[in-house]
Amino acid sequence: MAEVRPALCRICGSYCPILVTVEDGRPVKVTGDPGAPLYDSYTCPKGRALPEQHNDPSRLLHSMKRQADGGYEPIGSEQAMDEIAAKVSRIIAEHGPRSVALYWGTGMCTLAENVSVAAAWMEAIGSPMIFGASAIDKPGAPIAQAAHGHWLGGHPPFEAADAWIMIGLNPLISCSGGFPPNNPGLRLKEAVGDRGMKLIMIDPRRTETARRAHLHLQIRPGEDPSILAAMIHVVLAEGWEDKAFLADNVVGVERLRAAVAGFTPSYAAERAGVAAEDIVTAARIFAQARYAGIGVGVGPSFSLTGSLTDYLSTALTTLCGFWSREGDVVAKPNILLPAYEARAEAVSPFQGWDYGERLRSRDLGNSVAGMPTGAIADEILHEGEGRIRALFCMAGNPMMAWPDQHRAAKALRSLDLLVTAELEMSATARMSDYVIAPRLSLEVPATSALVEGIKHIGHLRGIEGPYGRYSPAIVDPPAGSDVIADWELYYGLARRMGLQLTVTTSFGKGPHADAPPQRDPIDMETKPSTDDLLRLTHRNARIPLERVRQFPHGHLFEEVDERVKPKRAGATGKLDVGNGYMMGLLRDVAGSAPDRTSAEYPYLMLSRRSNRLMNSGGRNNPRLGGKEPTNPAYMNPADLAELGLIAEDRIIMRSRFGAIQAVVAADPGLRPGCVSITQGFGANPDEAEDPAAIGCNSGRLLSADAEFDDISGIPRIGGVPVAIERARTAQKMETGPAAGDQVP
Ligand SMILES: Nc1nc2c(c(=O)[nH]1)N[C@H]1C(S)=C(S)[C@@H](COP(=O)(O)OP(=O)(O)OC[C@H]3O[C@@H](n4cnc5c(=O)[nH]c(N)nc54)[C@H](O)[C@@H]3O)O[C@H]1N2
Ligand SMILES: Nc1nc2c(c(=O)[nH]1)N[C@H]1C(S)=C(S)[C@@H](COP(=O)(O)OP(=O)(O)OC[C@H]3O[C@@H](n4cnc5c(=O)[nH]c(N)nc54)[C@H](O)[C@@H]3O)O[C@H]1N2
Ligand code: SF4
Ligand SMILES: [Mo]
Repeated sequence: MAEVRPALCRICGSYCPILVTVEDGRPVKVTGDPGAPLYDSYTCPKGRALPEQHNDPSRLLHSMKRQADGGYEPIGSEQAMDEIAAKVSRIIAEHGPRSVALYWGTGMCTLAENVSVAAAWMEAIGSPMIFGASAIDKPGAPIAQAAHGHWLGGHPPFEAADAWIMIGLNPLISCSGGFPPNNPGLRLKEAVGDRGMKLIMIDPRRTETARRAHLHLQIRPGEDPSILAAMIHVVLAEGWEDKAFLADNVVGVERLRAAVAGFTPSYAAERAGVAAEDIVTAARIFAQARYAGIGVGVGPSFSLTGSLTDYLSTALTTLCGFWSREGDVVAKPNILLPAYEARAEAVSPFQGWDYGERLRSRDLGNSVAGMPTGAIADEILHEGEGRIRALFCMAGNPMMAWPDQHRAAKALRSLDLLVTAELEMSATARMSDYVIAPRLSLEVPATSALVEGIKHIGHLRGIEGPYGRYSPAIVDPPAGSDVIADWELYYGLARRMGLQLTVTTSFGKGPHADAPPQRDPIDMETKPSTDDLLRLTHRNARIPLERVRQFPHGHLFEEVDERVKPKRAGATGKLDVGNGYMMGLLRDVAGSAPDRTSAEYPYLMLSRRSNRLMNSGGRNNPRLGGKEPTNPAYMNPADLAELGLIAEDRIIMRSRFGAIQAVVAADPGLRPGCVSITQGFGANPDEAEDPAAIGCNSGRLLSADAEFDDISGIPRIGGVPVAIERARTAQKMETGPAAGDQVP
């Protein structure tokens, strides 16, 4: 019998409300939920393919153990935990807790508590080696915020904006970052079409989002800081800054003015390859708006200007005073997170880096962006005391995601123990000692707290409105399966190792630094259910979880009608728009050549997101990867013509660090000289290749340590100089690491 149940899609961080048709206990169909607030029934192809993800014949229904011959056999989850607990205990006893590391990836969107419990286990064993995908994503966002300070009033509502800048961000496909995540297409249509909001796009590609832009600066990759510095130059030269706001709340304006002095519109235009008038127009539209916002995506981050681009964007926002003021509505109050007091007050810059654990192989350490995931492979390979010997990989796919796939493979192969929780025999699972089969999102409960928390990081928006949502598990795992929620592995290990786990239950107050986080123990005697765990992690919620649970489609808790409170008497916090480190980075820009290509490597490789996949996830889903098995290398038709190529031709794309075979496709919207390709495709280095059938791995063209951000360690992922030549049919090719790229 079919029944329709409301749920939350958690393939990505948008958390769209959905209706799932359940037949004989199995999900069979997903549609948007018209009964839910804020999302207007939005879903994307990935969400609509949740039934296929859950019912996929290649889904792991049992955990797997690698055998002596390299093959895999099913193993009971309890037995696997017994064996893993024994092995990891031995590794800790012999080599110390630092030899155990955790890596979590984007699949954590399924249930944020999975990471909380895994991190609690890491804390209990005494290892600081927690690495996340966020440190190879937009690590510059929290770093810039630490350098600039935090405005306790928060962002004004998106509805109030009459201009918006998006920098290397394509929310119509990614639903990500500095734009409302709830139905971005409709939000943009309302804003641009109905309200006349002026959209300014900064992207080398005329993306789906850029097609709606009032002004598109189709820049040379990596030149975002030049554009922003020139916009700041114009704003200060014209006197468009909000002088009253600056006088009360901001320091560093004169340092900033001096630093941008050389960045005239014509200088920046020359560097970025755009028209100087367009930079002036962008500055005018932004500064003269009643309220305007900026969203920064992965584009600049991958071009290694993430921190500076985020910082200058924030400085521009602050110069124009585009923050909520006393008496304004709090656009994003906490509901499932603990209450916080929005005040028209600055938190001064805080220490964002140079603290905590340091790596042994490079001068990198912990920071507000987390441990430097870009360097984790080195930390596994680098011999000596403290070397990572056991890696727990949760909801991530290092073989598809870590820069320099050859080095990643070498690192994973050299581990004593690799445990991966993964729903299919992914590229990383195929290298693991144990593969733990997880419950999928429709089989575990969750809340919308994650989407609430994002707002506290710089320009990231999160959800607006007093919205709260709980979704129960709506189906049981398939009959006869042995799958566990991801957190249960760490709970199970802790029990076996006699460890008490403690989780933070006041997460999500933002960088307020008022009170230390509240922490509570998990019951280690009687195993909690995931719902018990949610009760614990939400115990300080602004609206009690029990009340949120009464609304199966989610709810806007209009009683939470908060206004921004006045600045406290004696408050001394100031935002800093002239941070010395950031001004130094800007000086480096002025001293660098804008064009990174050469006769040998005349093109720049960029990354783009596929509408059907979540990074590498979904490639086996017949409705998703099944319809889009490959990742073409998109080029401008003029470049293709010059190379004598037509769509679907095979090419060899070569960087200083490696080579891959790809098929080409035309994208007339791409800036000439660029090649744009989706990540997460291809095979492992020792497996068969076929670019037309399984795509290719762009990570092979990256180096983890040739160029990297000196705080977060993120390496260059975009704007990578490459050479392109036609491949002869079935050409044999050397794709090993380049000679110069030896691991230390
Ligand atoms: N060359 C190149 N490299 C990149 C990027 C790029 O654009 N180009 N992008 C970077 C970015 S922005 C990121 S965020 C990282 C992503 O890095 P990762 O997060 O490591 O990679 P994903 O491919 O997103 O892997 C997520 C995995 O989680 C699995 N999964 C999904 N749900 C669950 C679940 O509930 N439980 C468990 N156990 N597993 C689950 C999926 O099957 C998938 O294999 O890659 C980075 N690396
Ligand atoms: N459908 C779908 N959605 C996803 C994902 C997915 O794989 N598929 N992945 C999720 C993840 S992990 C993330 S991090 C987000 C990412 O979401 P976004 O940040 O929106 O990332 P992209 O869609 O790759 O858009 C980045 C843009 O930056 C441009 N760009 C490249 N280099 C530069 C540069 O130097 N400067 C500027 N200004 N632009 C540049 C590229 O052309 C591209 O259009 O998406 C998330 N959502
Ligand atoms: S945007 Fe797509 S994948 Fe992300 S939550 Fe919504 S339906 Fe799911
Ligand atoms: Mo990401």
